[in-house]
Amino acid sequence: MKTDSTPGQASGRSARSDILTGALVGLLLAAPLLALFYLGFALLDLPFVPFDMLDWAARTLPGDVITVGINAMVALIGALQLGETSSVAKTIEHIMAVAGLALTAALGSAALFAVQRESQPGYSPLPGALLGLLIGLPAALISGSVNFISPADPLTRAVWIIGLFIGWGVTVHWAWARLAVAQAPQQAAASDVTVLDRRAFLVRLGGATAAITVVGAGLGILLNTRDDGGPLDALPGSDAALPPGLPNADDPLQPAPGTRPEYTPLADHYRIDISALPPRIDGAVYALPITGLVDRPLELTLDDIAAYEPVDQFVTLSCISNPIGGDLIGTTRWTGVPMRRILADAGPQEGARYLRIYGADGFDETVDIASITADPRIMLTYAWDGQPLTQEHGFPLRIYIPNVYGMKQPKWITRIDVVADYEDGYWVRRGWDEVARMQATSVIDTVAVNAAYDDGSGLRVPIGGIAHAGARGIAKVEVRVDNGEWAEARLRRPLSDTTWVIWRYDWPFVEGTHTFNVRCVETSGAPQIETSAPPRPSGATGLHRRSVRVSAPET
Ligand SMILES: Nc1nc2c(c(=O)[nH]1)N[C@H]1C(S)=C(S)[C@@H](COP(=O)(O)O)O[C@H]1N2
Ligand SMILES: [Mo]
Repeated sequence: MKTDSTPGQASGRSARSDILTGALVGLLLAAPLLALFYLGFALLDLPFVPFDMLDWAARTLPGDVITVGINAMVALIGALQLGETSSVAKTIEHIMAVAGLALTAALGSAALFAVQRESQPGYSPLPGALLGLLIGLPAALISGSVNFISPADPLTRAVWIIGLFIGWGVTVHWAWARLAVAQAPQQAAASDVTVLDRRAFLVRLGGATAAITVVGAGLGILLNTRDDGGPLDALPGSDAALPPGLPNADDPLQPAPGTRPEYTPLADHYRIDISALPPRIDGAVYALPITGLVDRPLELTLDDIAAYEPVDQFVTLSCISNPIGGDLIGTTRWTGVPMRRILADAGPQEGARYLRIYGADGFDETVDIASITADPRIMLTYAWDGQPLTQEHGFPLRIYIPNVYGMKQPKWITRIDVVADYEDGYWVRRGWDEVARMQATSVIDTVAVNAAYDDGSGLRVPIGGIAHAGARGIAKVEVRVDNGEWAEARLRRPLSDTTWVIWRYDWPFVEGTHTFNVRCVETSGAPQIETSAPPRPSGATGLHRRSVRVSAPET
């Protein structure tokens, strides 16, 4: 027997139960909707709408809201030791995007069920189509404004997105009508049957959606025709393997066991993008326009770029969001062409003072021409680790600017405009430091108790890590154990003037729980800032410390 009948209403069920059913139906039907979006994405390069929604939110929300989110995520990933921060963060982002669409579908469908309560059961395509349009139209507009990846033309994309949402909405309304009939007063007498019928319907609906979802997503995965960042042969460096001997191979100082690799394996290099998916650029048809205040506007193909004499530089790149001791930092070999070489060919005019650099994903930054002219290290980069840039790391071109955080250095460059006036770049507009000069930082990677050895005077435990101060160089690293004196660590010669330095200190072992601190001094004599500051807005500062319980190693 039902107890929640409200006489005088078409439906005998409570509003709450109707709305919950609506949410459930919307959710069930969101699964095949997502699968179809994925299928279109995998087969036809159509937009995967949930990612576009997330990208849009990321670009639209105020910078400090985003920062709170990013910080929370970075902290959580660190605390739960979920893995390499930037790739785990991307996965979390993707999950959030899909969950966001599912939630939207649940809310939309619940609203439809609520509105329909007052109407007679009966199917018409109109209410569902309206619901679909209500969600689909903004979704299509948003996707059109942030999705720079899909090569499909705007009309096809809009029709696809709005069409799928309308299909979803019409199905939601059909399910409502079907459920409402099962619920109609004339059948109320046989209420047990009715309830069963509703349930049976929902179960069947669930089964059908699951089937479509599995088939859709399965097909998408099987037939995925998307070519994820095929490397390009036109560029030099494509066959140059990792340098057989790194430039400091002869340095006698061996890193303490457990220190991060001095040369970051490419697959482990962190990655930070403003988009859920990295843009894909076809190198075969790519050409970089350099326009604006120049005597000879250029349109450089990758062959043109490859014709310039290549330059190699070992570089440590860090994200300004990297917390002290974090993994959003990496070192590899960059290959490219000094920007001033290329700029000279374009011939900047009187009054030209800045380059506005635009990325394929809507990212942009400004670089001043004075520093480009003064510093040959600023280069248009096309290879990392001897290979053409991967899609993730900015294929086909990114810029390198020493001494500043990654936020100042666009990837996937598609346009350079030579201008007279300064303009804030993407992250600067969102409240981050305009200069974004890398902070001097030092990190303890390891307290290698298991590598303890006896040097004749007693046991010593190798402690080690990195120190980095952009392009300013590290003169000294010091370690303090508990409240003892600061003791000087030994430094390994760095790969270059712009990479981190590996340090090592062999600590006279004392059993117990200890706190290890590290600090560094720049070549200029400037000490690292010891006061803790969060990454926003100017990069994290403060001492890295580790507390470790050490007991005598097994012998
Ligand atoms: N076009 C574009 N360039 C970009 C970004 C981006 O999102 N889009 N992110 C910047 C940031 S914040 C950093 S830290 C570096 C990261 O480079 P990586 O992902 O290759 O490590 O790229 C920078 N350049
Ligand atoms: Mo970054």
